Amino acid sequence: MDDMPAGLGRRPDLAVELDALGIDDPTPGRVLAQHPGRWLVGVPDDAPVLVPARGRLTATPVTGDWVALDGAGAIAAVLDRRGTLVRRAAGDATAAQTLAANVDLALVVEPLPDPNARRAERLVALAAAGGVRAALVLTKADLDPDGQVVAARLARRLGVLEGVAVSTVDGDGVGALRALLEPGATAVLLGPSGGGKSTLVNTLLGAARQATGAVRERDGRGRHTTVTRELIALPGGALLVDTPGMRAIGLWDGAADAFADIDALAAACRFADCRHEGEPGCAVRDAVDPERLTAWRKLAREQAWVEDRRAAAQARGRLLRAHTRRQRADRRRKGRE
Ligand SMILES: Nc1nc2c(ncn2[C@@H]2O[C@H](COP(=O)(O)OP(=O)(O)O)[C@@H](O)[C@H]2O)c(=O)[nH]1
Ligand SMILES: [Mg+2]
Ligand SMILES: [Zn+2]
Repeated sequence: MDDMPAGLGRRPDLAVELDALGIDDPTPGRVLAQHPGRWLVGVPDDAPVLVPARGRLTATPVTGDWVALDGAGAIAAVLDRRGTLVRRAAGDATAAQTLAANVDLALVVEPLPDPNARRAERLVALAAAGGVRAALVLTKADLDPDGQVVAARLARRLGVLEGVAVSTVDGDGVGALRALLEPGATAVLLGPSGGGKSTLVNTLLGAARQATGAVRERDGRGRHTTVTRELIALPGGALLVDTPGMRAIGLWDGAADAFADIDALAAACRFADCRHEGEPGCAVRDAVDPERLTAWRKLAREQAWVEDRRAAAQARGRLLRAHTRRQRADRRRKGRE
């Protein structure tokens, strides 16, 4: 058996692991996405299959898991996880959610011109806790002429080796980002909603696969547009998982748990990042109590609002400091004349 099934990522000792399971004629597979009670599993040399799980598994399969399918085509085993991204609900150490398994690289995304260093710090810590290497990706580099310098400085502060500034508008830094995505490696995008993660996926794919959030003109606020985690195969041979916004991790955690039913249903929407606002093939809009859906939207908006206020305050501070610097320089120049 091939140790690296085409398009599914690296797993050097897959054949040995499968043999050790004691399952009759197992087929290896990789969980591409989670649906309610079903998993979309990529298998070698065939189209992905939507399958149930059977028996007592060591873990509930999540995106990125390597699994063994039995003769009937059900998940019969979940292989050891190497590198996981797990988030904990704020104030509740027992409630943890595994976002993705067998992750090689966490791409911690923050948008320029005002990357939130503290939020990035928490995401780097989350990656480290799961044994996952992190790299910093500052998006929207076209909005900050010093983007590369800011990225290098922040990467140093975070203790990560790589810091790149990327613009999908003019293509700057996209090559540097691609270079981080080794063939067979699995990477996960982590960062705030509106940070440009889905746009990055589309750029790396060269196709509009992920719906991206147009920022509303009036208030410039980002919107939650990515609601599922799916393993996406990139042309270079790496795999990438897009995630919905993780703003204050604890805050969003609480929301995610409270609306787990919507999350689960959303996995069956036609578009990976359906907003359930009338998109075709939506599995949520008709299945969920409209009031509950409204509550979900309201909470997402509230979180966006909190985050935006913080970002706006930071931007004002920067403008003010720049203005003061300019005034000082002006005075010095005039003094010399
Ligand atoms: N100026 C600029 N805007 C970008 C860039 N990348 C994404 N955006 C915009 O940022 C908004 C949010 O993007 P999206 O990919 O949906 O963010 P996500 O929530 O992190 O997936 C969209 O309006 C994008 O057009 C970029 O490189 N430069
Ligand atoms: Mg998105
Ligand atoms: Zn939907």
